Amino acid sequence: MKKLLIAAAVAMATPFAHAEAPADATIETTQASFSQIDADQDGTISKQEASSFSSVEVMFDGADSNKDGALDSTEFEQANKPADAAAK
Ligand SMILES: [Ca+2]
Ligand SMILES: [Ca+2]
Repeated sequence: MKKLLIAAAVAMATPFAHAEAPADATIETTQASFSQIDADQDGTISKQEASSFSSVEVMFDGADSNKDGALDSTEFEQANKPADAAAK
């Protein structure tokens, strides 16, 4: 009986031990999403590519600091930095 209780306790505890397994996309989120958005992999995000990602489309004009109609990885990273870093 005692053994059975322990087995039950282990069986119940185990799922919780794994409940907080980290997502696999915690590191290099910016690079991963940049290459995701850059559908033709030419190293820049065109406005057309951005239009598939509403969050990117919204910030596109502000992020395109040299106004060439495309976001390179530098512009994209700048745009993804916390806004208060640039505001101060
Ligand atoms: Ca592209
Ligand atoms: Ca640009």
